[in-house]
Amino acid sequence: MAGGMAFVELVKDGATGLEKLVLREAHGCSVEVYLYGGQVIFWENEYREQLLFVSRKASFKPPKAIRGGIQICFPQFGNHGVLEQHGFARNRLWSVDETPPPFPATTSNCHIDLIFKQSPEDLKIWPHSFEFRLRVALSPTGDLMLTSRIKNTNADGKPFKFGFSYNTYFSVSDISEVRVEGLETLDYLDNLQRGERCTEQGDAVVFETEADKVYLSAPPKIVIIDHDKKRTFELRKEGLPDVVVWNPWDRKAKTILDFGEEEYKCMLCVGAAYVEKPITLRPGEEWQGRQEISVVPSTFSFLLHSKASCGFPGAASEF
Ligand code: TA6
Repeated sequence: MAGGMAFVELVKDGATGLEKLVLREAHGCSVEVYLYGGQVIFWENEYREQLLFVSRKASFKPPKAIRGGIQICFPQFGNHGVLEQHGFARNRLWSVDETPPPFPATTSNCHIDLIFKQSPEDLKIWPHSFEFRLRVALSPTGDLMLTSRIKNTNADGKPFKFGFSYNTYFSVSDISEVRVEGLETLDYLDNLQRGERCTEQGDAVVFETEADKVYLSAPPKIVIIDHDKKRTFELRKEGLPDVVVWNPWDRKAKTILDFGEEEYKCMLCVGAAYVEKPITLRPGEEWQGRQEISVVPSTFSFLLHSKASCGFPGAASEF
């Protein structure tokens, strides 16, 4: 379950009553992962700053997915067919994987392993057997790595197709001052235009209104620059071609029950995903998809990205 200097414990959260794994890295960075949804809810740096957004109005009562952190969307992203929006992995109970198959050497020996398998109820809505293994790891510098391994364990020889996303709710100081770089000139599916295929015109993605897009065949690394906090999130991905970008803005925010009306100002949902073409797995085959996020001081990334900065006193919504 854990290695090296890591400190890991399974506890019941006092506020929500849900079981969670708390992982603390030697330098003070920490992550909290709820067994409900296999969902990272807290990711804190060594200064005890919460880097992920969790809504003040989030529900921690099944079957509602928790509004914030990193949601695992499987076996589908979006809302089509019989399955519920974003699939069912995010509102099911996962368990600790006591016997994870060997893992390729990683930079981190500070990790936890979870496993999720279909229930008889799930088989009624999605008639496939699978093993979903999730490793959540913290590097010595506090980088957060999520690696998903999904295996088709159908005994009837049937393949299955699925979509996937790490819907990651970043905490930002002021959305109107945030830039996402690495998606410029890419095609995207605009969920506000019935999934119409468009092309990104800007030299960076900025936010002035509701955004609900899936960028296609995105590069392995993108950055989210939070000018005010002089903080840049670097998102690196493997095995996941697409990137989801979502901010409900003011009007949509008012329609979301588990989301505060003003909270759109201090969050941005971005995630490595597999949306455009579903993944097909034959029995015995396994797919792996990995998202790694780290925080670099904007000054460093500015040198990388040579853009002008401006500040704005903002409020991060801390749970
Ligand atoms: O990831 C973007 C998106 O698909 C948006 O369309 C929006 O609905 C968001 O997910 C939140 O979905 P949820 O089911 O969590 O309310």
